[in-house]
Amino acid sequence: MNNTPRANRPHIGIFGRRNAGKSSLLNALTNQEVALVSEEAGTTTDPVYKNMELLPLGPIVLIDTAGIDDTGILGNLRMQKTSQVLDKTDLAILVIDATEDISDYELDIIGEFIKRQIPYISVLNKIDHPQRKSKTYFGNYLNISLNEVSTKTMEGIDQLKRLIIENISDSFAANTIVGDLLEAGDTCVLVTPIDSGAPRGRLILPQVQTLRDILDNNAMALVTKETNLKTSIGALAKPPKLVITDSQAFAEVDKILPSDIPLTSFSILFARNKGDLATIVTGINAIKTLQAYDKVLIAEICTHHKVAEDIASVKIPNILRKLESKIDISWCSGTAYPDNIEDYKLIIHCGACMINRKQMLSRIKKATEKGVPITNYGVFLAYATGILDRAIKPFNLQFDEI
Ligand SMILES: Nc1nc2c(ncn2[C@@H]2O[C@H](COP(=O)(O)OP(=O)(O)OP(=O)(O)O)[C@@H](O)[C@H]2O)c(=O)[nH]1
Ligand SMILES: [Mg+2]
Repeated sequence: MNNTPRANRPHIGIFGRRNAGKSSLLNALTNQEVALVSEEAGTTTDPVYKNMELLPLGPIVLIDTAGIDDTGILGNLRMQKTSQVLDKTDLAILVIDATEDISDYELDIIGEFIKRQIPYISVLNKIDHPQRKSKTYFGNYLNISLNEVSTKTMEGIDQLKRLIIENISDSFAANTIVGDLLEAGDTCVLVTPIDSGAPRGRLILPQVQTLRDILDNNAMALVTKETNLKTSIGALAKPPKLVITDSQAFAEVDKILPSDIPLTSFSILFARNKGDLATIVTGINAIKTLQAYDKVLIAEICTHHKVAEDIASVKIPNILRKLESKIDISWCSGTAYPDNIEDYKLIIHCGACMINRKQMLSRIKKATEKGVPITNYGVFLAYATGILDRAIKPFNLQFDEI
């Protein structure tokens, strides 16, 4: 597995009016003819995704969007598609056409970036054009700083790349898996059962990513099966700072490990990395108030995922029905929620491995804004098996036991 999955790459969205040069900018940044460019306004109708390496930052994904001209069309399809891209955008690039008159579109989309807390870079494109307007003409009206580029002559493109790197690294560097819990020289133990479900000849991605994060933070990793855990701990000169186990082995590890050694699971770790752990832990409290005919939504991003389907269609419903046999369970898949999400008493979300953190945060926000508690599979199963309390302690979180 040498390619960084898209979900782990910073998402950089390119926005702007029709014909501003968004697709040309994507091509200029990637040095490839990826997106279709034409003088006809409205060329790009669906978002175009392009993975690239932006050195020294590393792998990113660029997203070219359909241009929007009118400001009052928030409900229409183009805007919906753009809104879906905004949901996952870690850094936005706003492309302004230097040959056009200023419009309210730019003010509207900047307002949207601010509302969604998306950092953005504004680009004034087509500066090679004889009919270009001045930087101050746009800058004064929009009250923002503008970076002049020409995708035709490539002027300003290298500076723009540097600016992207500077702006993305701040927000993305904070997104550590385990590094904030470790100091240089600490030991972190990873417990990885090798059962029939484990892939042949390799570790799974969350384990590899955690190992890399431990090394990035100058800490040490000890990887063991649960059967060797006791011996491994005994061989260490001092107790590990943290033990992370596969959820399947949690109960066993919990018994072996003295209670003063912090223990968590990969699924809790990634629930935190992929979203807002405090909110989804709080969400689990809704379980205790569920009554007959209450609606619960099981939200799954993947449309075809066998293992997750078992969890979503069998395991979780069985647990819910044991708690309240007349619970009204529905499922949704993909990235759209049902229209009536305010009718649900709880959303149980998948681990979000196929979407990026920003998009999961957008989904959590959409639920909480409607007053709907939201949790995820990992937290739900940890709660159901009685391990949640210990698994969230390393993050100084608690949930209300009733
Ligand atoms: N002179 C000049 N023309 C440019 C520049 N960048 C783009 N163009 C031209 O502007 C037109 C629109 O470019 P696109 O990249 O297709 O614009 P877009 O924003 O993707 O447009 P839509 O997909 O229709 O929203 C094309 O004719 C490009 O050749 C530039 O830097 N200078
Ligand atoms: Mg385009």
